[in-house]
Amino acid sequence: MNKKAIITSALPYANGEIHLGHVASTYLPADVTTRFLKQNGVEAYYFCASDDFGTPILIQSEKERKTPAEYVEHWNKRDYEDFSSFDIDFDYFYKTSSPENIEFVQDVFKKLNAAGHIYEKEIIQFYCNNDKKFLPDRYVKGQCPYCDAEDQYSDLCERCGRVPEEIKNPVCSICGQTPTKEKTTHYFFKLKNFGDSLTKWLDENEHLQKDVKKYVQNWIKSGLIDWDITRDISWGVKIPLDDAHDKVFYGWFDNHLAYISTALKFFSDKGIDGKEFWNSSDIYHFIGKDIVYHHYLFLPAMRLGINSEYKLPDYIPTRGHLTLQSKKISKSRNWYIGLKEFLEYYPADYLRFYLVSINPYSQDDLNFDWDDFTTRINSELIGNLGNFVNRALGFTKKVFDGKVPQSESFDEKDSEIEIKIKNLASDIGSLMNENNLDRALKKILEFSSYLNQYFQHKEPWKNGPGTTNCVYLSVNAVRSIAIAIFPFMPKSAQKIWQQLGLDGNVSDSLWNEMSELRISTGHTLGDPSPLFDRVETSDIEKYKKHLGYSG
Ligand code: B3M
Ligand code: ZN
Repeated sequence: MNKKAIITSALPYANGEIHLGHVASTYLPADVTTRFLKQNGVEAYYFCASDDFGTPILIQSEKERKTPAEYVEHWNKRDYEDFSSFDIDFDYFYKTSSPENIEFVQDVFKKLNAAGHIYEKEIIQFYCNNDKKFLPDRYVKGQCPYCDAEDQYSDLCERCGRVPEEIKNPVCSICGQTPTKEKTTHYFFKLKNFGDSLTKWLDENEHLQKDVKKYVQNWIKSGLIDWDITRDISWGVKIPLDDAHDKVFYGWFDNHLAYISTALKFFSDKGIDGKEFWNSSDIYHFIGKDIVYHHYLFLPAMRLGINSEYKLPDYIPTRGHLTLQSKKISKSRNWYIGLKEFLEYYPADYLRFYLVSINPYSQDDLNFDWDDFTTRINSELIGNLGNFVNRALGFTKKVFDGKVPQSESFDEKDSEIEIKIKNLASDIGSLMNENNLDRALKKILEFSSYLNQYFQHKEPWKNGPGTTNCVYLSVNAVRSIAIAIFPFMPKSAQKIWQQLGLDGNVSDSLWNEMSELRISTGHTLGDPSPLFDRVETSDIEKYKKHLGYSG
């Protein structure tokens, strides 16, 4: 394992609240992974930023009669608060509109230009004579030329998922008038130049998911097209050329560069050479499957275009989308659950547990279902894991006054448990290293279920021979569980740590220490109490109704 790592997750648009769909596919897996790496002694940093530019943000701020800067400032703060209350623990959360990012983006552009990867071209764009504006992307609505869906934005048809070359029956989305077509000069990035070097990078990188790699390779084979990186709008990073004063970069040109500029800002504040750190780290970019094109083509091509001054990603963990009660999440149709709202119902750890459990390391979509949530929390988290922890600690408190008794020589069952504890760190760790977070969590549940059976089998309440071994091993297994669940459920892990009467924080323990029997005879526990409250079906019915679910 590399001793340094930089982790990022797709930058949230500063344009509305974070919902369960966002956290399921990127922020949570990235947070769990970062915590795990830190437990392994890796100097790991998790960076993120709000994605502040783009036409949807400009349009929305105009509607709300705010300056775009005021508008994004509001969402930058709110997003950060919501992430924090979900225990997404960024080492630094910044913004794409930061002065550092703007300077960095302009600098990268100048280097790409000097290296011959940029050219100018006159193109025809929609223009609104009423608003006196060019109308890129979301400023134009119309009919999709492929599937004939009405009322689609010119940059994406939400029905068929394609990017229309030219939308039919266009109207200006501000005033509804039919736009004219005008000439304008745009800058293009020669993505075509990078087919071979991208292919080489994909071939050589063995950490990227095979299926994603395959379809990206097919895109390359079928021919890349150069990329228009200019927009004739007022909100964005200004193009640093004398004859381009009224133009800005397309948001996807600047946003991913904030991964780097945010890291550089963080390190420079600490007096560390950020570039050196970046280039000697493992680089992870966690994303959802809808932005594969940008992260497997644009992003690496731009880094290659500046001679890999900043190394390309080692890992781009890509996951599917969350559906809600088996239906596509949609903010406009109000079919979503805000993160903030959810956390008013249940603690962060419930949602962290559930969303990791249902989330495989693949492009498959995953489904949030209130009934499934109830079952998994009540039977797996509480009935299995919570039950074992409470049973082991409660029993020790009651019968041994919270003092861990002297163990005797182990019988066969005891030795099996001892071996399970000793193997736990590597059993779960190997799954975590492969990004199989759901399977790792399942392994922890298997472990506690096994311990539940052991406890049941030993019947320590009869105070027969072997009782003290059972208590000694169970208490140690509880400690193992606390360290193992820390990346997934940090608050609950810390609660267990306190109930065990251990000093410091669970996060101070290294991952491998879960496989040591560190709690010895004579140690006094803290006060045990149930870790979790059951999920009540009557509440769930209420939340379903609130969502508008009638199924
Ligand atoms: N802001 C959000 C998305 O498309 C977009 C990600 C940017 S990552 C550099 O999911
Ligand atoms: Zn108009």
